[in-house]
Amino acid sequence: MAEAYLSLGCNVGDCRGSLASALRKLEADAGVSVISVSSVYITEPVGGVEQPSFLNMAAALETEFRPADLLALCRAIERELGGRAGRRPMGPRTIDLDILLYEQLEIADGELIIPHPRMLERAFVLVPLAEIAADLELPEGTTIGEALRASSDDHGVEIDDTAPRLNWRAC
Ligand code: PH2
Ligand code: MG
Ligand code: MG
Repeated sequence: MAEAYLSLGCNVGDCRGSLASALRKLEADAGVSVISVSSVYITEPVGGVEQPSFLNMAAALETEFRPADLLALCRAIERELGGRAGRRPMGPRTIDLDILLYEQLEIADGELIIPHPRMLERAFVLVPLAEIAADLELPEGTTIGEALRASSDDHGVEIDDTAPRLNWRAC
C-alpha cells in the first residue's frame, strides 16, 4: 500500500455535491481507501481567468495503484462528474482531482508530474493539505507546514465556516 495526497477543486455547479461524489467514487474503488479529508475551503481563483470562487480541499489516500493508475482513476472520476466546463487550462471546472504527492516519489512522465509542479505556489493547495498533513515531508525534505509558512501566495483561502466538514460518506 502507498500513501498519496490529492487536491480537490470545483467552481461550477453543486460543488459540495461534486466533491462528495468524487470522494465516494475514490472510496468505492477497490484499489483506494480515503484515510482523511480536510475542511472545505472557499478560495479566490488563481491563474488570471475571471471566474467564480472555488471550493478546495485535500484528501489522504491509501492505494494499491501505481501513480499512473491512480491518475487514470482520477481522470475517469473527473469525466464521470462532468470534467471541465470550458477548455481553458486554468478555467472553470465541475471537478478537478490533482495528485499532489505519492510516497516520496518524484515523477515527470508526460501528464504524470509528482509532486504537483505548482503546489508550493498555491495557498489553496497548501492550506488544506497542512490541515491534514502539516508534518508530511516533501521529497526534498521540507514539511508541508514549512512550505506553507514560506509561501507568498496571498490569494484568499477561508474555511467554509457555514459547513466546514463535508459529510461525504452519507447518501
Ligand atoms: N484550479 C485551477 C486554477 N485556479 N484557483 C483556485 N482557487 N482553486 C483551484 O482549484 C484552481 C484555481 C486549475 O486547476
Ligand atoms: Mg488543478
Ligand atoms: Mg487537474
